[in-house]
Amino acid sequence: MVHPAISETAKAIKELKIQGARNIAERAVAAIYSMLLDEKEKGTEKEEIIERIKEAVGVLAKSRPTEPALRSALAYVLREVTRLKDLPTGIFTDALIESLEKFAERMDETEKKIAEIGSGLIEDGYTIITHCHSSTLMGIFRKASEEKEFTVIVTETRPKYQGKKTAKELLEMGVKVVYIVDSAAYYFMKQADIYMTGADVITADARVINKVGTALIALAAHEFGVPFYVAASTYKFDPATVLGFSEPIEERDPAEVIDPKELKGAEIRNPAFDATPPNLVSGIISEKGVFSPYTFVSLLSSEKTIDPQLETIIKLAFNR
Ligand code: RUB
Repeated sequence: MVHPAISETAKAIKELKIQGARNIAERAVAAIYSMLLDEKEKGTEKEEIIERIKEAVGVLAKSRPTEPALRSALAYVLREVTRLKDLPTGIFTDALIESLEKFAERMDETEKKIAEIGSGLIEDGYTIITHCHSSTLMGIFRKASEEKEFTVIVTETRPKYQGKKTAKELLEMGVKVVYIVDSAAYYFMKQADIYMTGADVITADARVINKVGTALIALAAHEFGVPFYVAASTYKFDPATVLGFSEPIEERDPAEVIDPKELKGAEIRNPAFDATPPNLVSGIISEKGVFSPYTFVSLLSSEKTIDPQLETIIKLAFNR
């Protein structure tokens, strides 16, 4: 039977109770971590622990197949299992627990670094326009709000209204918020100094995949000469796309958009993400610095190669 921490987390990801690339990846690893603590307590043998981890990885990978940060995090777990598997049971479990703790620490350090770098782009008195909810970008706003006053125009982000979460968190920081419908982004763009979002994926062809609407607002920003900066750590680069894997765009339940009974006969489409081409992106704010999308990709393509564990996760996630 799948450990409750795994099944509950997978269910919460599937039902969108856990959202945002970073949260999803972190919570998935945290679920495997708490399962490991239980197995340690029970004194479970290494071979069985490895089987349980593989099973957990399969369940979590399927919970949101189109989330590359999740796939990368799960590939990390499998890589660590392979690296440590020859150790005796007790030492193996402790070493794996420690390496999952390190994963969480590294994620936090990365986000802190991005917050420091990104807050430098926000000047006192700025008006920023944003879309959806990104914990990475919220880190930047939190850091900037310690020293500067600025206004954020927040789109509501249909159909799941992640903009509400962004607006509430900004208000708690004491930041002035202007809350608008998504289609008012063009109308308000002339007031903005900068457009900022997070990202789910940066592909090998330097496109930024993020919440649907991001690209449309980027076009409006381009029209008004408003620079567009994307807050994304290097783990958002999807190494699988280097080898021609095309990142699928998730289509969610049409009922999120409208009750299909109200529009009998109509095809209702609900893509969750879109891809912004690199010419519309001024820079990607990563923990290594701010780079143009092309520089970001060339930097990472030379560093990262697709590892066999990531291929395993892609197969598991998409039942290939
Ligand atoms: C969230 C979204 C976020 C990215 C980045 O979409 O598009 O901008 O996931 O978030 P959803 P983070 O709510 O559908 O998951 O910076 O937190 O990784």
